[in-house]
Amino acid sequence: MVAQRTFVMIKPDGVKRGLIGEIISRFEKRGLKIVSLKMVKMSRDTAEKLYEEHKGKSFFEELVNYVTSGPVVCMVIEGDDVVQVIRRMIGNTDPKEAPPGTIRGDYALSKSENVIHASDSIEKAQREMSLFFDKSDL
Ligand code: 3AN
Repeated sequence: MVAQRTFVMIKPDGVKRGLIGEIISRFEKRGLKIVSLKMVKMSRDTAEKLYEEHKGKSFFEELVNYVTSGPVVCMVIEGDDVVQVIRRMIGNTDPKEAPPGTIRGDYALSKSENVIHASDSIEKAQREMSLFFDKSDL
């Protein structure tokens, strides 16, 4: 299996609640490699690009306001089948449906403030990474 890379972001509620260490630790203990990492306060423009597939939906404005409300921690993570492995580790979009043991299942209840984002395909990972990282960071 060829090592993949994916984009992961700890959202403002995860940062405010002091979950950065806990979340990174889960990825490291799983055997995944943190390739690059940075804390940023996202601009509106970047937030709209990150969530462009949701433009026009009822929750879009709320979502953009929320992800720009405080710092986020962005990471590029590498490992075998990492896109799928991390999507399983973070759990369902609605944390009430996320099984215990997943990040959302253990730390969230709200669909809009659900602690973490991770790309859901290799193509999206490439695009999302490029919003936050230069080639030289990777
Ligand atoms: P995921 O983050 O699991 O990939 P997406 O891509 O469907 O889920 O949604 C992106 C983000 O939009 C979610 N993390 C969540 O914060 C927000 N979101 C999605 N659906 C809703 C909804 N029905 N109400 C409020 N926020 C939502």
